[in-house]
Amino acid sequence: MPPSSAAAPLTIRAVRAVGVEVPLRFALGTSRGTITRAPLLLIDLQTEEGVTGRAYLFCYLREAAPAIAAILEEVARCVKGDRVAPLDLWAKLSARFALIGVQGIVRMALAGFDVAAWDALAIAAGRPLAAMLGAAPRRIPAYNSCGLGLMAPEALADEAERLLAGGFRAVKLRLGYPTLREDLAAVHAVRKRLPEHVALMVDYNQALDLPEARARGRALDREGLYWLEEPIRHDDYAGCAALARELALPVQIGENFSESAAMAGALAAGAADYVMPDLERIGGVTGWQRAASLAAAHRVPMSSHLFPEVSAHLLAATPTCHWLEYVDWADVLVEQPLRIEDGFAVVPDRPGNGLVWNEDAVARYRLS
Ligand code: SMN
Ligand code: MG
Repeated sequence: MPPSSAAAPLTIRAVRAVGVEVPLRFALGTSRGTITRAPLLLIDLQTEEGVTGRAYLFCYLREAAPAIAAILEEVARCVKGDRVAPLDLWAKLSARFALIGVQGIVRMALAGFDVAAWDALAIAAGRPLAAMLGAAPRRIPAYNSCGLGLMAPEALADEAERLLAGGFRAVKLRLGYPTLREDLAAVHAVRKRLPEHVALMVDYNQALDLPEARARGRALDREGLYWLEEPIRHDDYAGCAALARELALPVQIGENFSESAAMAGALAAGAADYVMPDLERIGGVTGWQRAASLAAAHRVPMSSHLFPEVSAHLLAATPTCHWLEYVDWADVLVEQPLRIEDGFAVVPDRPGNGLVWNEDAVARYRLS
């Protein structure tokens, strides 16, 4: 579609959601359970003008996919015939869902819809999403977040080596073994096998209480790690702030921020050295933009959580852009997977966010 159509409004016709489940090349063993397959919900926002905007959500549980799809049906009923104007739509839908609450899977559905709406706008304008947000498409430093789940130290070290393919200069290790000794054994095994210039992040997925996080944090302080992610409950901002003050190792939180208001609270409390909002919890592109402004005002480095295809565009337009979390989960489902070059994610310069489904793959992985 030529750029001259940029000013032409788009009108919402329908929203389609298809659940799929893709196997992970690298299982993800977190302290909160192991993920071997990713249930995803593929969203198409169809407009009267023939432009389709796309997004996907990670449902965590297979059973959540039909539930989120049902919320999206209500979203579609509510906005059918409306102009594709994501900020206005977010306001309208927030009001529509105020009684149940814009949280949990409702918030995920709204975020997915918002991402698809921005995609439609960018496609209609003939511009990459990053450019729509005011940034030139560019390369974003990426860490490989596939695998490195809780397992035996030697197996971890082998996997860490494999994860460097693509030129990655950083990888993330999951921690939260029953004892500090086991955490340290995992760190040592991986560290020993990685070249010195490769950064190592660690993620507890909220496994510890505050006293235990203090004890393990102090020990990890000596290990040359890059960040300590979600050591305790994600919403214990006072506890996170204490750790951020006491430890040399930077504290990273954010994948559980629910809309930018939660991030504002965390930043006001000094709960993090770094933040990493998640596209489907922060509120899609619209919510991300608000979060990016907060991070800029607080001068806090901001990374992404999952959804690397869309997050790459968003990080290009994030003033305190830090690291893109790379996972390859959606690669089998899309026509053109996100490219990694020399450890950097390449923001594609085609119109929109770049997501186009490979229909054969969708049929193969479709949930019944
Ligand atoms: C994570 C948790 C759950 C699913 C995927 C990834 C993890 C991360 O906390 O930060 O990558
Ligand atoms: Mg995490």
